Order: sequence, then structure tokens, then C-alpha cells
Amino acid sequence: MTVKTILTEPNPLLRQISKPVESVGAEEKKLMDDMLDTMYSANGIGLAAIQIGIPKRIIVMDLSKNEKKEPRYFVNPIIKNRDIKKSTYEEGCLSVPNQFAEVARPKECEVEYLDYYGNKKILKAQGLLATCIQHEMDHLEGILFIDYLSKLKKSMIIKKLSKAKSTRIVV
Ligand code: GNR
Ligand code: NI
Repeated sequence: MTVKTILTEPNPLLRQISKPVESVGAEEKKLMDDMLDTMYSANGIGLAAIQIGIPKRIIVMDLSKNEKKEPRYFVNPIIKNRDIKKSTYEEGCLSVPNQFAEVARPKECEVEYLDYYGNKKILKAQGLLATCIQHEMDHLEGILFIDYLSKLKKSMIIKKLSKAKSTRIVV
């Protein structure tokens, strides 16, 4: 298992639409292992493959708070049903470092996907699980949570991140 570099905004790769996986083979399992390692080492609760530069429709998540790990794997996830009721959560993103904002999303949703072994599963999600899976599925479409903010808030965040990036380059 390898910890990969997480891409940060602005990076055009984060805006790519990820491609469906044909089958969950050795390559995909290795990718999911690396993604999980990368997510744990960054203290995140979720990660989409595109965040490490791979445009595949694969997500890993772990919402457990204690020592016991509870990894979840989602390949080719599809939202089957979403709540008309919304719930608001203060979101952050490993690809938008140190920025947080409230985002309203459907409170509950039903997701169909393939698991680590390629078995078809259905999950009824609510609370943080529902928020997180929708945040991750947005990554598969090249969408970041800052896209839901006002133009002003979004541009301020992008400006900050660009500035932070430019100071890291030694000419
Ligand atoms: O670690 C993460 N925390 C988080 C908090 C609120 C809503 C969504 C998230 S996902 C984020 C990790 C990440 O960027 N996944 O794409
Ligand atoms: Ni994210």
C-alpha cells in the first residue's frame, strides 16, 4: 500500500469526469488499497480516485471515529433515490485544504455500487454517510463543494489556494 499525493484546487484533473470501471480486478484493488492509505494518512473520511489523479469511478470512505477501521469501497456508484429534504453540513475537502463551508444536500439517498469484491450492493445512507457519499460522487463528475458557494466566496477560496501554491514553487 502506498500513500499518494492528493491533488489540490486549482488543478484541471479535478474537473475531469471519471470513467466507469469495467471489472474490479487486481489493478482496481491495488488502487483502492492505495486510496485508503492516502485517505488515512491525510485524516480524511473519504477519497475519490481522481483526487490522486486517476479518473476512475472509485471511492473509498471510513467514517469510524475509534481505532477500529471500517473501510468502505464504492465502485461505479449510482444514486437511485434522493430525499427532497435537505440537510446542511459544514464540509471540507482534501483537495481544497483548510477551507470549510456549509453545503445543503439531500438528507438521505440510496446508492447502488460494486464493493471491493465486485459484488453489487445497495446502501441506504443518511446523516454524515449521505453527505460524504454525495460529496465523493461529485468528485466523479469534476464537482467540488466550493462550486455550491457564492461566486465571491468561491473565487476568494481559489485565490487563497493559488497563492499558497505559488509560494511553494521555488524559482
Ligand atoms: O475528510 C473529509 N471530510 C468531509 C467533511 C464533511 C463533508 C465531506 C467530507 S469529505 C472529506 C474528504 C474528501 O475530500 N473527500 O473527497
Ligand atoms: Ni473532497
